[in-house]
Amino acid sequence: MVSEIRRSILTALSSGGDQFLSGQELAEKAGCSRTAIWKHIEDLRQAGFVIESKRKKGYRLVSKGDSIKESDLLLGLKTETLGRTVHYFESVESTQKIAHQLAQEKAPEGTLVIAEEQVTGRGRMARQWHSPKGTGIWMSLLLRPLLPPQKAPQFTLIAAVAIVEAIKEVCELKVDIKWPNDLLIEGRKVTGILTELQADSEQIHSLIIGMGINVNQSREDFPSELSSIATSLAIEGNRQFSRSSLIQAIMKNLETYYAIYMEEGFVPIKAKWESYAVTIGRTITARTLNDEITGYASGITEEGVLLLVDQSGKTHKIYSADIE
Ligand code: BT5
Repeated sequence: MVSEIRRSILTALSSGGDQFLSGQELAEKAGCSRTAIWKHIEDLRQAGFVIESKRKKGYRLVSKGDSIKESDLLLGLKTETLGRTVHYFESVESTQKIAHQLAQEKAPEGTLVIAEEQVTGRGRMARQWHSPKGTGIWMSLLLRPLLPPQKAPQFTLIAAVAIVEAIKEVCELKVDIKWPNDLLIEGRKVTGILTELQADSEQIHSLIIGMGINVNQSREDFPSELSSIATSLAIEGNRQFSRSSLIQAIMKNLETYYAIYMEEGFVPIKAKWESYAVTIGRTITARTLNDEITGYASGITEEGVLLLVDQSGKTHKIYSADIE
């Protein structure tokens, strides 16, 4: 856990804007000695914060950098539960794997596992998820909703809405949802969501929402097999974005929609989801594990299941598929 003192120092420096704050002022705000301030400032610099210091004037925060360490995520996080416990790693096989372990070790709801890099990041059905160092958001969020396991797929749709709106707020970019788990900009994939669970037949024990968001990659950063199908927020927005601001916005939106969902059910989320979805109202082909159905996508059900009407007028319920 980041020390309370360092968090207080950061809060004071952030709210100070361009103004320098003296060591004495910081010490009073953080509740420590003036000499301790110097040491904490050094630690914050090590953690990626750019803090300018001037003799007789004090300290001022120049840049938060693009750090996604625990301290950066917690500073400015406006949630009660989600993202309040952070497990940060430089490099992991997959944040999903760690979140599953933590879930079994009774980690609390809202625990967030995040890494700079995943060496074996995964998608659905054992596909790979390209997760290069330092440029994207590769994170897994642990929830413990008291619900039957059949409800789990709805969380992919809840997360999609939360992420679309966060990207709109932070990056001012318009993102489309492709059922069930892709977010696209101009037809290229910018985000993938992977919802997994630990459950018995009656009840979810833990739900792990994996989110992979391409943030600051340039076109050259994508391997050739992805170059025509993938994109990043930086490519689309022509500038770099702060990963921590995005993560904070996603956590806040997810917390809001999660609460709405638990109180009012899926209906209010469904309406939002449909307003961002490009899959609905089109003729598409759904490729399931053992079938391929072409039809008109008429909507999703209250459970988040896709409805496809084929040429004969028969409606098919699609629970999981790849869409073209
Ligand atoms: C997904 O699967 O889209 C879910 C991706 C979830 C990734 C997150 S990152 C944090 C957490 N930890 C993990 O290990 N995973 C989660 P799916 O719909 O199966 O799509 C996979 C396909 O997307 C691949 O077969 C590629 O074609 C493509 N792909 C792989 N990496 C990509 C990337 N970085 N950007 C865009 N497309 C990518």
